[in-house]
Parts: sequence; structure tokens; C-alpha cells
Amino acid sequence: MSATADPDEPLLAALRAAVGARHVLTDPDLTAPHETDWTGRFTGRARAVVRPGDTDEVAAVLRACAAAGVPVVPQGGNTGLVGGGVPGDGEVVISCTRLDALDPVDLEAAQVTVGAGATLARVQAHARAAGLAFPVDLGARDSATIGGMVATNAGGVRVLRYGAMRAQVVGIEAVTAAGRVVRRLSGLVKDNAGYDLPGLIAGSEGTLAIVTRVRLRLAPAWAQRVVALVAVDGVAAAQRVLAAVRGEVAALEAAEFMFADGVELVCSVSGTTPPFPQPAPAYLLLECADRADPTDALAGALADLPEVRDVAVATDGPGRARLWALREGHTEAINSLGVPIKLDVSLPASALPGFAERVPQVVQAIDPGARTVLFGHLGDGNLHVNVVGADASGHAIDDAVLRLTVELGGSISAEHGIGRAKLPWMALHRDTDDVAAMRAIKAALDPTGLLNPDVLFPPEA
Ligand code: FAD
Ligand code: 2HG
Ligand code: ZN
Repeated sequence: MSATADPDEPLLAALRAAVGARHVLTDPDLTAPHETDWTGRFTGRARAVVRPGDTDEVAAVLRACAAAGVPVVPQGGNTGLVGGGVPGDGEVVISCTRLDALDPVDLEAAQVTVGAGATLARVQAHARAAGLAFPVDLGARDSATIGGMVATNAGGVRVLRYGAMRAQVVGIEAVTAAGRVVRRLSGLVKDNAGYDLPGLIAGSEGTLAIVTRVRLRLAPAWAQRVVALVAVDGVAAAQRVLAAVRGEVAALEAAEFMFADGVELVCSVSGTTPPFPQPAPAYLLLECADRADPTDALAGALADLPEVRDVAVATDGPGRARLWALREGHTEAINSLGVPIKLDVSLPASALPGFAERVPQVVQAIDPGARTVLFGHLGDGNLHVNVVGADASGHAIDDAVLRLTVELGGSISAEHGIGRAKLPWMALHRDTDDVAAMRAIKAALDPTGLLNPDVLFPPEA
């Protein structure tokens, strides 16, 4: 009896030739971590996971996959929360984590060029060592990569001062589906010669090109920081406090919101002490950073505000980290309860309190046993809706929450993207001509649908 030839072998051989045999993974034990997303809600099967080491290898991998007619899924740290970086059925996953070189910081320009696979934490440390700062920050900093963050236009906790990821991108090097390299890394801050391809690739969720290097804008490394946890009655009270602080303290760089139940969950999962002897209904976490100590300015802005029930302040590193852990611990604490339904929405400021009140009711009406945890980036009008204890394979809760969001004038994705998670609701939020324009751009850059074909665009009717 003759052995049946593996139909994937010609492609695998081409991939091995492109990146070296040890960077083509097919053993299920090795591919598994690349096949399921961080939440556990999205999972699939990769034909192989390849780990190119430079831009030419990325181009060679794309050419090999194009020749075999096998689509690819770019992946960074696999911390995305909408299933956009994991395979569906049989794609080749291109893991970008080996593209992690860091160029020296350009002090005159306050910029740095880094590999797409460098983690956020490494880039932050690299900038810090040169006396500057990379200002985007988020809880997944030890795993999330710059390429993934550009591809999702990640937000994080400092958007209100510095903007999201796209605002930090001065230039990009990326490989298109045809294996062509689009490169704009000169660092020119002003360059209006034609379409802004880096701006377009930012937020494209791996559907237009594979990002290989990024030129980033850096910010001052502030010497002094203060964090305040402000106990309040709810969203509207937190908004009034934020408006007062924002108007007075230019050094404000984060304004995060949490409800009491989320904070209790974090404390019980992490075994930490609650922030105040008496819990408050909600909390606003504020951070200010400046050259001179911003504590007095923050205290002055908070003094006499009737909405402030209590305040805990920290200026030293460990104290600030303890307060931040209450906010950053939410995602992990929620995952410890089971596979969550996660929706990250943004709303007009005026609609935020009503939305926060109605969402748990909307969820309860569908599944009385489900638990809704709300928190988010108040300064950006961005709430994270997490539902646990519900059937995460169904879509009724996603549908109801996203419909409520759009009805109130909000966006179905504030920062995590559409991925695979929100395909059915794209047309709810973006009108037909918008989607048609996006599809035309996709078709121009990726005519055969090689790059992340099941992400961002719902299948055409
Ligand atoms: P992946 O998850 O690997 O991929 C994400 C998307 O980018 C996929 O569509 C993938 O195909 C594409 N992609 C990845 N690399 C490339 C590349 N080189 N070229 C082209 N496309 C690529 N997000 C926020 O916005 N704000 C937050 O505050 C935040 N906090 C988080 C906290 C925790 C604890 C966790 C687990 C996640 C959090 N996230 C947050 C989500 C996540 O960290 C971000 O979406 C991040 O940008 C993903 O980076 P990654 O390298 O893990 O990308
Ligand atoms: C955050 O802001 C992240 O912490 C994750 O965007 C949100 O877990 C979530 O839903
Ligand atoms: Zn967030």
C-alpha cells in the first residue's frame, strides 16, 4: 500500500524554504496557542503557523501562500479580543513576534522605528531608557505587539491626552498581498505627497497588509505622577467630576470608570483589599503626569465637588500600581468566571449614563442568569460591556447591546475592532456606501482575498 501524499506538502516546503524549517509549526501542541484567542470565544484550525524573521521572509511567505491559494491570518501577541488574529479553518497564521528589532531612539525627532513584533512593554522601556516615553498604554502591554496595536488602532488608557495608536504612527513598512513592500519610515512629520498609506493600514485589522516595521512618535517622560481613585454615585457623577478636572488640569492623562461590582470581583479574584472601608456605587480613576508634581492641581480641582464621596491618592509607584490594578484587573477577573461576551462600544457623552443603566436590563431580558460587568475609558466615552454566565456561542446578547448602542448614536467598536466578532453588525453602524468604499480598497490591495479574509467584512449577500 503506498502512503497518500500530504496535499499541504508543496506549500509547507515553500514555507520552510522561506523561513527555515524550525519556524514552520504544524505540531498541534505548538500551533494550539495560536489557534484560540485570549477570551477563549474564538477558535479555529491553522494549516501551519509560520514565524518570519524579517520583511523579505514575510514577502516570501505571502508569495508562497498566494501561489497555493491559501489565505493567511497575521498574528502578533494574540491579545486581541474580537477573534481577528486567530484562524478559522485552515489558513496559515503568520506570527510576527520575531520581527522585534528596536532601532536606536532618534532624540532629535523624538521618534523610534521598531519591529512590528516588539511588545508594547519593550518599546515603552526602550523609549524610557532614552529619556522619552511611548505614551500608549494598555493592560496587555507584556504580550501585545506594536504591529497588532497598529492593525487594531488600539486605544488604551491615555487616549484622552495622546490619541490612539494611529496618532503615534509617523510611518510604516508593510507587505501587501502581492508581496510588495510599502515603506514610509523617513520620519517626516509633514509629508502630504499622496495617500496616507500608514494611516489607512492603521486600523485595517490585517486585511490590507502585514505590518513589519513602524516609526513611532514619542512623548516627554514626565517625572511626576499622581493617581486618584474617586468614589462617586454613578456614570453621570463621574462625568461631572471628569469635566471639572479636565477643565483645570492640563496634566490629566487617564480617566477610567468602574462600577462597584467590577471592583469587588477584581478584589475577590486577586485577593486584594477593597479600596475604601465602605464601597461606593462607582469609581473614577484619574492619573495626572507632569514635570512638576500635579498632586496639588488635582486636589484643587476635586475639592468642593459635591459628586466626590471619597478619594484615595497615590504618588509613589507601588501605591499607584495598587490603584491601577483595580481597573486593569477587570479583564482577567472576568475571564476567570468563564468565556465572556465582550463588546467595546463608544457613545456620545450625553447618552452614556442611560446606556449604562439600560444595558444590564437588556441583557437580563435575554438571559436572566447572565451577569453584566461594565467599565471603561470614561474620557473617551468608551464602555466595555462584559457578559458572563451566558451562552457565548449565541449572538442574541451581542445583537441587543449593539443595537442599543447604535440607537443611542454610538459605535459598535471603540477600540478592539470588528474582527470576526462583530461582522453581522457592520452594516448597522456603517452605511452601504461606506462599506462599499472599504471593500473597493480591500479589493485593490488584496484582489484574491489572501489577507484575513473572514475579518472586518461580512460575507457578501
Ligand atoms: P493580535 O491579537 O495578535 O491581532 C490583532 C489583530 O491585528 C488581528 O486582526 C491580526 O490579524 C492583526 N495583526 C496582528 N499583527 C499584525 C501585523 N504585524 N500586521 C497586520 N496585522 C496584524 N485594546 C485596546 O485597544 N485598549 C485596551 O485598553 C486594551 N486592553 C487590553 C487588556 C487586556 C488584558 C487584553 C488581553 C487585551 C487588551 N486590549 C486592549 C486588546 C489587545 O491588547 C489589542 O487589540 C492589541 O492591539 C492587540 O495586539 P496583538 O499584538 O496581541 O494583536
Ligand atoms: C481594557 O480597557 C481593555 O481594559 C479590555 O480594552 C476590555 O476586557 C475588556 O472588555
Ligand atoms: Zn479598553
